[in-house]
Amino acid sequence: MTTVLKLGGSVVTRKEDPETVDADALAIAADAIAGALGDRSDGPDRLVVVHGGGSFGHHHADRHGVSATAGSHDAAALSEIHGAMGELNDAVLDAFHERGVNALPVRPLSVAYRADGTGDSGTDGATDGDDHSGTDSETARLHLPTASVEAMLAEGFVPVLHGDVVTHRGRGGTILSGDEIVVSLARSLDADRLGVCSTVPGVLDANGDVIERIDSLSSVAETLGASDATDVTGGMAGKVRALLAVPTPAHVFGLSDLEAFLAGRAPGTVVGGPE
Ligand code: IP8
Repeated sequence: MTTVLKLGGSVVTRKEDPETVDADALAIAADAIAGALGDRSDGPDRLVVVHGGGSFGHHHADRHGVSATAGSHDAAALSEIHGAMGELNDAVLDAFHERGVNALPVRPLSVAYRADGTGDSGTDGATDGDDHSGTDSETARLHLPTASVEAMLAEGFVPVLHGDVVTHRGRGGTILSGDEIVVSLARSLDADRLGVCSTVPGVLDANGDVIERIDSLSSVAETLGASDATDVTGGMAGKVRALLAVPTPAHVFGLSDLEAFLAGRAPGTVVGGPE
């Protein structure tokens, strides 16, 4: 069974404090993952983890005016955003390694790119596990080859990707969110389960209650506001939009429910999937 799990940037960092890991939250997440992999009768046998940017990526992206659609050709600025994400990725990997999780980094900037419209058929990697589906970045297509991720999984490793800057043809570099990555991976790896671990226990309605199931963005559009802190990739509405685009049902839940999700249960909100 293949499980794709996103750890929200707001979960593993203190989102209001630039470049600060939330060590306690990261420890809870790493414990849950180590526990699930140690007990494979319940847990996933193939796990891919993707983490968001939190106070590492979004802080720098905002400062340089780079978003999912607003690009930059300033390589120093893009490298700064990518470098900050590398630091966060190192911290996540350290927490995993300390608990015996066999995790390896996969850095999207080195392998992925985006291209707008239909002028680019993207045939250069089409036979190599690319996901050529549209993403929520206007009409841009994400090309994210997964051959190395597949090879890692086959060797028993846990690939750990992250939101990043990616080359965007015609725009320089733009931000690729972890949500776009999990959507792409769920499709190209034909994942059985997709989990999004957030700071809230699910997608919340106007009364603050967890919405059990979301089948369309229009049904919840008014309820979903923007993120409180700087989030260049769109907060919960962007998350739900991206998750609705994948056939695998997605589970949005809080950190305290990560263990339950990894054990095969369905905490929080289910987004999309079969009727
Ligand atoms: O937090 C964004 O990833 P997200 C990554 O999953 C950067 O939206 C570099 C801001």
